[in-house]
Amino acid sequence: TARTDRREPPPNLLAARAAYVLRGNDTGSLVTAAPRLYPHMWSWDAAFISIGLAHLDVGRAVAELDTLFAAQWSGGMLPHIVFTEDGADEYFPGPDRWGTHELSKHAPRDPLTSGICQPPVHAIAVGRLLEIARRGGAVDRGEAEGFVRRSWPKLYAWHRWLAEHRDPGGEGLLAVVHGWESGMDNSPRWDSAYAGVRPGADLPPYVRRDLRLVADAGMRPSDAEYDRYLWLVEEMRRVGYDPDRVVATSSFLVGDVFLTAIFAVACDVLAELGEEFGEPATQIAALRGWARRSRAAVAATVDPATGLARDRDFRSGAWIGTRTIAGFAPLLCGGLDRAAERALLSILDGPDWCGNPELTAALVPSTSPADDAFRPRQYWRGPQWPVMGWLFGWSFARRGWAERAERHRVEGLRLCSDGAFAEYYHPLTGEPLGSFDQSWTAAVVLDWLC
Ligand code: 9WN
Repeated sequence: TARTDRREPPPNLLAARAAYVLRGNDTGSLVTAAPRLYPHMWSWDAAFISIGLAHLDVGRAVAELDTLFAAQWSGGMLPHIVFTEDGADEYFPGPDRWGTHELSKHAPRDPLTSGICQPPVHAIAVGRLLEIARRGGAVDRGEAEGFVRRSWPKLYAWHRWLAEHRDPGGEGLLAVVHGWESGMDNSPRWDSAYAGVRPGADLPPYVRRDLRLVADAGMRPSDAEYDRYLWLVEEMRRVGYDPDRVVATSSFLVGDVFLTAIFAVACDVLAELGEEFGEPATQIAALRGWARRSRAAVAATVDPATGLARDRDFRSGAWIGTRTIAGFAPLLCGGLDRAAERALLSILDGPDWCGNPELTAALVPSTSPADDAFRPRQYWRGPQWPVMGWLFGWSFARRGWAERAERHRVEGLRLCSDGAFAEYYHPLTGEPLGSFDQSWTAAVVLDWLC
């Protein structure tokens, strides 16, 4: 079968290649998300990258997150992109188009950043980094522990910002104001909400740069999608990136169940670190409260008809039931009753998802092959993303499901055994797609192997 076709290099060779990719993408103070397509630091990429770096050099891993935290906005938001000077003309939209340094009183002037955020996986990364460092000697341990002490208040401020500014319904389902914030830009999850975004005639003209850098433009979002992406940026510019005005005025406002599940579990991880390191009890209690509220909000999105979790369009009030990876959000954070959780696990193992015999590797595809929206080569509309496999595997291990976690590790390595470290893979053929030498792919492979 397809699953046994692939010849696998010895693990130490794959690990060496992964290390080489991370070193190659390292500018000194940050590792770019990918060599050509993404010549800057991305927020959630940096978190996963720091986990990979921790296996090579704990000091360098810590420096990566320090670079990200140095770009934190004064209100607490961690921006989705930290721009490098070298890449400024290479990626669109760059710092000029965002203009955050001129328009927002919260944005830093140096470094320059975008004006939105990405899923809060950072506390998870810090926890993992600490675990890895503690396997080493006293120097690594000391370095990581010092880092936890100095980054904890920044992580707390970041979580507080999300809880205070991104919970428009007041029930813990956190909202995104742009598909880019979800990290799953063109997922069919967002199609109906984007249909309500009408780019104005005064949308300033622009030239895309991404299309030159992938083998097939059909893997990337369409021009019509990009017009909407840029229109949302325009709307945010007009309110000076003020977080509450953005939520009040954005024509895109969707409760993101996947981001919310990440937030819930990351709040718990941060609370645990806070307990160990003697952080203020009131802040730890706040984190526990946000975790509880968001966990319950995730559970409340489950569609009784399909058993899958759903996003919610706050503008139209509609639930979004497309069968995407986000449907499994409750597995990341827990909170379902036993029967509902069992049902969700059996959907995961079933023929519409990981149990589909056509898959090269049994990892969750971004969209179900059984859904009409499934496009196996197109970005978040079908391909498998190794980094998402890592996130599920990590969650399974945390939830005590060691066998499932191990299965995910093996399947993730099967997908990545070609050594391309692709951004995403064709789920039915295993073809590497998007950017190659993608840093977070190399990072999770290292964590799987070391
Ligand atoms: C927009 C860097 C990022 C990832 C996202 C992924 C993609 C950017 C783009 O690349 O998004 O933020 O230009 O397509 O969707 O998850 O963080 O790897």
